[in-house]
Amino acid sequence: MKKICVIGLGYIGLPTACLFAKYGYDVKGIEMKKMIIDSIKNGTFNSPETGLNELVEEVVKSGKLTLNNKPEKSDIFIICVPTPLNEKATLCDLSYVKSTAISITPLLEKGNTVILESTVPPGTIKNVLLPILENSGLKAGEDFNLVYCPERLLPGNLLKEIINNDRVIGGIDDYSSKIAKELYSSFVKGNIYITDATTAEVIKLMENTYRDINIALANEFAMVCEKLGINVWEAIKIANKHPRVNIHFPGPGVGGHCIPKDPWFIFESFPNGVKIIKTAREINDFMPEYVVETVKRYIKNIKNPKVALLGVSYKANVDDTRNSPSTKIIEIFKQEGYEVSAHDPHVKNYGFELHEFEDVVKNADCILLCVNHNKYKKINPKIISKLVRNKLIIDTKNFIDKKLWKDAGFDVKVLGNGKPR
Ligand code: SAJ
Repeated sequence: MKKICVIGLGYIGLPTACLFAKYGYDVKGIEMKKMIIDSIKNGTFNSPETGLNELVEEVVKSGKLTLNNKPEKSDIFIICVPTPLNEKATLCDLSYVKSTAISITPLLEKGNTVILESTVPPGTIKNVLLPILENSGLKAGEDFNLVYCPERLLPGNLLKEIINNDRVIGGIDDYSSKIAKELYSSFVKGNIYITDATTAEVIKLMENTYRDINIALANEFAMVCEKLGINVWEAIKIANKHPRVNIHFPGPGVGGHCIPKDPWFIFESFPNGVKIIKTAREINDFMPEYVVETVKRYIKNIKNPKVALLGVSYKANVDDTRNSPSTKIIEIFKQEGYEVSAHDPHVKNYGFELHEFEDVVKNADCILLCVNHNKYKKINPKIISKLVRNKLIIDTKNFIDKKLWKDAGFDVKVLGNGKPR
């Protein structure tokens, strides 16, 4: 059976490595972080993703997935390393992709296949990866295959999506694409679409940019509707009944490790030719500030107010806090000298201190709901009404049962709802 080296055992690399191992390949998982390797080896690896812990245990026990901290000779190399934004916050930092390519180059042999899954700016395969790998003396498309195959998985639903989602494969030539298609067909049940490498890179960016722009549109509608004295949620719901309309939903901003950064990868190639993409990013980045201003308006007459912030992950029911809008909201409140106390039922490690739910709402003057975790549905407003100092809740996700909270005496505000009560 062919040997695969999966480099980067993050939220994409690990399930990818496990599935190839499950479907018979000899997989070497490569990871720089010793902590990750140790936790997989000693069985303490713990992911909130359904089924992942069991799958990891299965393939490690069967010996099909083994681990190392640097790549070794293989038939196939799959690169799943991070591509963060650089310190200017609008340019892609390709250093991990480059260093991985440099580490693979001396190992490359005729007939090998190199696949990149990380999200990258257009042209990275042809202009960055290919020249580095050709330093091996081998020629891409003749001696080895080179492919872009973006991951397209929704955190929180990884294993289901990795198997069932359609995939895009962009080889630098037809043979590279054919080989990659055969490989992924071992576990992918969705359709596999073949295109060229640069088109595949752009498709990935288009998907997340589409989502970013639509969320920005929803956020702009929310701000407009508030001023018009109408309810954006009601308006979007009815507008979406149109067969060709799919407006997304407003919120406190756009977080995660993909959507807030990927649109910049298009922008960086055409800084003067890209308008809507940049504006959408700016609107979504502005939302935490808008939320803070909204809160401040409602508590302006309260002396030394306390804000109880619920939810610090970037979206519902996950423990991931990367680029979370809540982090920006907490930062702004703290900078301005407000007392803010935060809770999240899923998050353990966070840059700011988190507290028990009861301690957070105790003596609060405003409950600010930033994430629609299912667990927050179970909150009993009657109990909370006895703990808070001022009965006000601001719901940025249109999530709570308004009647329940109103019946418990709360003043209920929903982001984007400007209707007078
Ligand atoms: N959000 C809104 N309003 C909405 C939808 C989302 O404010 O209507 C916010 C969320 O609260 C969150 C952010 O946007 O803060 C992003 O969440 P998400 O669920 O839209 O996306 P991610 O970042 O978890 O995953 C996305 C997915 N891309 C698309 O749906 C096009 C996923 O399929 C990609 O694989 C992933 O990015 C990635 O890795 O690129």
